[in-house]
Amino acid sequence: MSQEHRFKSGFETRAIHAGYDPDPTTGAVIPPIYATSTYKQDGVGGLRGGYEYSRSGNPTRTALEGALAALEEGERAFAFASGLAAEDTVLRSLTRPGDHVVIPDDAYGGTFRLIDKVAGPWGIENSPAAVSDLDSVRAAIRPGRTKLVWIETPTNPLLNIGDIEALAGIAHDAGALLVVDNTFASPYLQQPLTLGADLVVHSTTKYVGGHSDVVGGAVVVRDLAVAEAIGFHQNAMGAVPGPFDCFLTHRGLKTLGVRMDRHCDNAELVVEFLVNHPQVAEVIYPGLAEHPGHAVASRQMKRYGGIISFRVTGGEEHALEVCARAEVFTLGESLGGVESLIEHPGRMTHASVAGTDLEVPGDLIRLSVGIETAEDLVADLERALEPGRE
Ligand code: P1T
Repeated sequence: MSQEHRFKSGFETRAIHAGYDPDPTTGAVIPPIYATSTYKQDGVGGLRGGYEYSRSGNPTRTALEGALAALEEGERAFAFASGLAAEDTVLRSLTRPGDHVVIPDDAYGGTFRLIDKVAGPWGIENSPAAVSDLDSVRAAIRPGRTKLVWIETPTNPLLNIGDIEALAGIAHDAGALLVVDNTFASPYLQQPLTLGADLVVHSTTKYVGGHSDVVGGAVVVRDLAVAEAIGFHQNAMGAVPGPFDCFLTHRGLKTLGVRMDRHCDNAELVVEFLVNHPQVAEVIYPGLAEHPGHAVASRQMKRYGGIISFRVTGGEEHALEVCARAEVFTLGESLGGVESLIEHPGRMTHASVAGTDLEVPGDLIRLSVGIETAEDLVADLERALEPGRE
């Protein structure tokens, strides 16, 4: 099957085959880990397959990038050493001192820290806006200065939903590009580039890698001029992943579809349990009909994902106790792996936004629902919420 044909196949076929053909010399079905920093040249400038030096390109990375481009239906994909390295490269490629960026008012804490505390002092201003409120995004734009409208959908950790198609229109009318952090949905549930977004960023540490064994990031673009800018900066800045990291991420990516369906199945069962629990004040999940973004999520997502946030009735102390008591749900940062994780965003992943407009509620708990047996997950939460009822 040609690569061109593979790009037109179904999602799972692309996840498994796009980006790599069995090695012509050995027939190796899986891309080898090319543990090499440099490549022999056939005479000065005589590069084999374009490979010169592994910061600029490495075949294990090329295979991963090809698969990511095919799954997001983008023109090109670029792999990075972390999600934040990918984001930094986007910022430095597409903004200059004096420019302005609109960001979610409930972004991942590390994204806010990067844009506000790192890019800010270099002259990039930002305005937080609610991604679910088109008027608020429109109002945050500074005509002529806003270069990027940056969203997450669903957002981390409050699971707000932005209407990608409408936000792309708003960004483009202002002469800006729309960047979508697609980490929570993954390309299996949502392909922002097909809805008008210009760039997709990922923390591939999460669902794409899927096994909590590697940190990585990616940028996928649909326009060749943007691809040229990102590609130049990827090489010039050098925040690239090594070949072993690329191998692990690519290995995880192949099973993204089956994993995501199980994450969603389990999350739906956990949501059903939580909404009926007397010690749960609010369950936030875009699959719930009462979620304010439900209609938009139903339009642009295949399913609603594996992340659930909820608020407990007993305030912050109660939330901390539940986090500490869970056992099958491991207390830890990150998300998107096969194992279930529980965390307290206010004190953990979003501690860097404490005291800002982006601060998250103290009684909030975030779950990354894994692919274990669903009944065990529900029983664990039952114990953690009401320890006397074991
Ligand atoms: O951790 P890193 O691979 O650098 O990715 C940063 C990042 C970017 N975007 C989103 C939506 C994210 O959730 C993250 C990382 N988030 C966590 C570690 C977390 O537990 O929320």
